[in-house]
Amino acid sequence: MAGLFSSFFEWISSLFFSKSAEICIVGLQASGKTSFVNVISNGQWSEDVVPTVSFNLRKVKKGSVVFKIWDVAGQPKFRSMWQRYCAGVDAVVFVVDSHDRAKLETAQFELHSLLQQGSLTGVPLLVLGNKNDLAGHATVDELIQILQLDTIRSRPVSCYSCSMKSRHNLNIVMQWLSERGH
Ligand SMILES: Nc1nc2c(ncn2[C@@H]2O[C@H](COP(=O)(O)OP(=O)(O)O)[C@@H](O)[C@H]2O)c(=O)[nH]1
Ligand SMILES: [Mg+2]
Repeated sequence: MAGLFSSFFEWISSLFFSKSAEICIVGLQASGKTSFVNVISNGQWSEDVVPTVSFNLRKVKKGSVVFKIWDVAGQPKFRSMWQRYCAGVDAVVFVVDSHDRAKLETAQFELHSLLQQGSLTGVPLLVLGNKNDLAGHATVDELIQILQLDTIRSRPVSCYSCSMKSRHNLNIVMQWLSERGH
């Protein structure tokens, strides 16, 4: 009964006291960026996701937070645009396909090139090692090492292993993002 009351209270509060957070999602193509936005906005995961051209802008309300989400394309020709969408946001989410180990070095290079941009100074970073439903995926410890996350200074950095397909760890990811709301 207490649980029911507190859920009702949270729902009522969310109607009156909503926060907002602007998030930019980047990462190499096919890492699962659009799948992430789809799963958190309508719960739908699909094997056939149309490759993103340029960017998509989505608004998603989760609990008491309204997220404005930039889902930016990851093909090489679009990577130079990442910094423009990431400037001034409340968090950058960098998605990697943790099962595709051959691409992790390129991901490391692109992540650090992005973070060097002065317009991103201090912006919190969340790294998602996606596709952990697939055997042989890189663990969080491996991602920290290969992506050189321990060398990143002057911003909060978190890294989670997750799966858009099985939704593993998405609650904790959404909790982290909700804390960026203001
Ligand atoms: N096995 C598995 N496949 C995934 C997962 N997330 C995304 N995919 C697949 O990876 C492919 C690329 O996903 P997409 O969201 O378009 O990647 P994007 O280019 O980064 O936006 C699609 O075929 C998805 O179904 C996951 O958690 N597990
Ligand atoms: Mg996409």
